[in-house]
Amino acid sequence: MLDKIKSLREEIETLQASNAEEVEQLRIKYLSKKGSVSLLMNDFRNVPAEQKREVGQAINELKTFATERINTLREALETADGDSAGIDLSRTASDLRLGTRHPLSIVREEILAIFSRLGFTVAEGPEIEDDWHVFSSLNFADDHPARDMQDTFFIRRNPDVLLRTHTSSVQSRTMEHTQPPIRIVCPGRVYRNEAISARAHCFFHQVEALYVDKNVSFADLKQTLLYFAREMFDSDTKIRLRPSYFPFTEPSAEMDISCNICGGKGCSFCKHTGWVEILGCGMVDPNVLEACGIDSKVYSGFALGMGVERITNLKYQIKDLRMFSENDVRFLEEFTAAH
Ligand code: 2NM
Repeated sequence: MLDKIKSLREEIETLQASNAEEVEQLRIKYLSKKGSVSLLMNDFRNVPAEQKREVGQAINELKTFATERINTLREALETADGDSAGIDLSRTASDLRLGTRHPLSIVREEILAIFSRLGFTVAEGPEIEDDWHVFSSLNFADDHPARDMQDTFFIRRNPDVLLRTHTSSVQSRTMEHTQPPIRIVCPGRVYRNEAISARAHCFFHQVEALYVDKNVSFADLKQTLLYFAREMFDSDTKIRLRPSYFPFTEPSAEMDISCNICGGKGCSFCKHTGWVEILGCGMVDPNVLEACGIDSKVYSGFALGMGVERITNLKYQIKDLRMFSENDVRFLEEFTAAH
């Protein structure tokens, strides 16, 4: 009797089925009322009394084993079918983790959106440039310090292959192949040979704008600046212009806005002046227009440039510039994908 149970167990162990119908046949063969496991019960009557305990236990174990084996076969087939049985549809879905936008991207897009409402379109150009587009066409003197190895990265020590130090090179390229009216914004990464610290990096991001047409005046520039400041920061932001110098503009100015952190009352961010500098600007020097093939007697233009990091610092009060390029997720996750 025990031998019979043992051989049945070995038989059941090797059972295979390739569809639900075969599983059902196996269930009938072994576990139905007339199945071979059940039939063992009939023989059980003839087992001598002193063996009944051992044999009874063995039959019960066989029954459990056969039931489990057949259930396992059924479940294996159901999973392979892609059937939803066996999958808990009420389970909470696993977390879908959405990425976040980099703060510099959020702010760049916001700047571009403001200028696009004024009719400016985006223009882009190469980061590896030549001397003409970065310096000479933009009225930089031959001995201008920006051309120095200390300030500019040159590639293969070739003075005519360099990393752009401003996106103005995109504007000189545009002026060379397009006659006015020109109304463009140029976002992009620029490079300067500086020691890395909390306040300086060897690259940063700029957005520059250029408008060239007949009768473009300083008043047009000023109104554009005021609109930009009030769209980018609070709608009651004040601006002020201070005279400055850039090779490519004459006259040139730097623009301050009323400090959006203390509201102009004075705080450590604005060094208690109530004002913070946010961009440089000016009327495009006629030499630049002429160098790029635009008649400076017919056309005039304004240009402005800003650092995206600086605007981002103002909006989000980020203390260390290095945060922008370390890609620490704890920092990046603070910026939701709202934009
Ligand atoms: C600035 C400040 C002032 C500027 C000038 C030009 C160009 F190409 F039209 F001459 N683009 N950008 C400019 C003028 C940039 O950044 C602080």
